[in-house]
Amino acid sequence: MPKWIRWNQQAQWPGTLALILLLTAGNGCSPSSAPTSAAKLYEFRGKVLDVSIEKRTATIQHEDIPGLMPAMTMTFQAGEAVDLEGFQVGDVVHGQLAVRGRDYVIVHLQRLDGDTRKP
Ligand SMILES: [Cu+2]
Repeated sequence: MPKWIRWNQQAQWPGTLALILLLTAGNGCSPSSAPTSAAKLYEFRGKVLDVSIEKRTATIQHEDIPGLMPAMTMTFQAGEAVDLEGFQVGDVVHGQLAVRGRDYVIVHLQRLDGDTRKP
């Protein structure tokens, strides 16, 4: 490798490092930064395993959520727009999840087997 290229790379390195530090500094992972960032929406499909009207939570065995997490069973908080009384164990559902930091909130939920169960 010619000597001038090596010199050039070495001279650029400190500048590159400073740029990386600058870009990551304003994007911290601290919980305090979470509420100010916008929520991201993800679609999901799953099966209701438990519903708590009191706590406003639903435990859902969900399928793979691309870009967010693999298939698993977990308990979600339900947003104000979701009426949990309309759901029961065993319901197959489609929903929308708002993700803000480490907060997962169901903002939309509907049964996919709506015609097979009488209200
Ligand atoms: Cu999950």
